[in-house]
Amino acid sequence: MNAKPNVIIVYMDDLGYGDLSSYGANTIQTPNFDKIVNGGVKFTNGYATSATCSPSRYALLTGRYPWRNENAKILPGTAPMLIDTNQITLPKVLKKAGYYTGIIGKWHLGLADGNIDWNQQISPGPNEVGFDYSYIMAATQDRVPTVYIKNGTVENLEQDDPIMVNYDENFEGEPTGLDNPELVEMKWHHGHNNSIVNGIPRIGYMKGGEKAKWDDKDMAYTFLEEVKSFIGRNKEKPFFLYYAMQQPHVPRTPAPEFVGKSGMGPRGDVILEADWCVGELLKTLKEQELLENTLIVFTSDNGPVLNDGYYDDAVEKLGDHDPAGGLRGGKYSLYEAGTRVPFATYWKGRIEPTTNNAIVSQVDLLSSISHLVGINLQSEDSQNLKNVLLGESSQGRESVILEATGRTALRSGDYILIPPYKGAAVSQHVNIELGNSMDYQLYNIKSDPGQSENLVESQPEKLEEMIAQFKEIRGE
Ligand code: NG6
Ligand code: CA
Repeated sequence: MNAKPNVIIVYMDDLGYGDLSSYGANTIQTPNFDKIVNGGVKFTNGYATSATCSPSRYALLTGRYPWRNENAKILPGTAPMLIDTNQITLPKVLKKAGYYTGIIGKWHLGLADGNIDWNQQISPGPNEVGFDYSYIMAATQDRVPTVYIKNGTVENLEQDDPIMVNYDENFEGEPTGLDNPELVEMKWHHGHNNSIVNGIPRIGYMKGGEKAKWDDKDMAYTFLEEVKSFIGRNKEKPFFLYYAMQQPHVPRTPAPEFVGKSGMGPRGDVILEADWCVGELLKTLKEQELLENTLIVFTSDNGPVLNDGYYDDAVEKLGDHDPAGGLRGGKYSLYEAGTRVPFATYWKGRIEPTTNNAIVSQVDLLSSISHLVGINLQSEDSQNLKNVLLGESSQGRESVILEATGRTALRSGDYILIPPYKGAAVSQHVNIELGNSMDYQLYNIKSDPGQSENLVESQPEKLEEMIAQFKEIRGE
């Protein structure tokens, strides 16, 4: 066995704990995700650090809790880069260990210094924090600029049609979702009423770059082709690939082959599309004879949301499907469904199929993968759970801090402590319970996974213990 296996992180966007058949979904079948989940270690207590995207991605790549960085929140497409170029990152460590490193897919960690000229080489970006190769969308599929960026250069950009981007004001004469509903093919529900690209109104304003604009319907194919070609080019070396898929984040734009396939509307269709992509990934690795020399880590950046700003039938056609898999809350929430996500490791011939109840967080990947490739990295937040990831131990974390839109909670053992937070109990727009309450909340999520019984009154000692632990970890 090669001492340096390839490492692939397959990272989903807004995929919930209950969205896959291997995690209990019955309405849709996800056979390819299931190959990974059921063929490797299936974690039942695997966490994203955060209930939104940028902070989780920050932690995944830096091994640092995002609440230590006050700028780690959902970023606009024009945000400066969140990761300092001096910071330690997973791709940097792997590079040091002799790996060729690549990111294909969603970045959403900011670029350059906040004053980006999209028509020049854009730097710093992924290539300045450890990636040898990058093929990304800057932010999200619903945010401008709607272009692919390869190694810091916008793809297919024509010199006489420069791109301009602004998140505060529109460019004169440019249509918007707000003013030009007649041009819109996907109706916005909240937000998402700025520039219209491919009939879809977005967040932010953009002008120019016509030829460079992506086609939403073939985004999955575009990234997949990049992935196949990356693997083909680098099969002789150890490589690290961060495959950051866009599904099932809004706008959900399945390729024609997948339209209507789930019976659940576009949200279900793009999950099936992503499942197919994962099947193609596995097929590629098999064809290249790399399957037995590749560790795949599969997980999601935050929990599920149905209506995240467009009318796309996600609510209407849900049927019996429960994207949160019985957990409370969803994306943006401090309750479990915000951060507890599908999480699995797969390595053919090396990892035995098992279910593991250990607490693991994506922040631990930095340390764990470093140790796997022989680098004994020490880190404040990132724990070395290499043996847990390989299915050789079920001794995970004792505790983890969970974060949702700037608020934090503590999971320790079987208990969750949510401190008091002001603010709406439910976000009306997305119809998700956020976890806010003027009182402390304490749950035993082993006996009460749906967080229905607040134990504050019945277990005062546990409450005190949890408050003390929370303050200590948070440095308060
Ligand atoms: C929110 C957007 C939401 C989504 C989210 C980021 C509005 C009203 N809502 O601000 O649609 O884009 O940001 O999602 O604009 S994430 O998964 O990248 O964190
Ligand atoms: Ca997300």
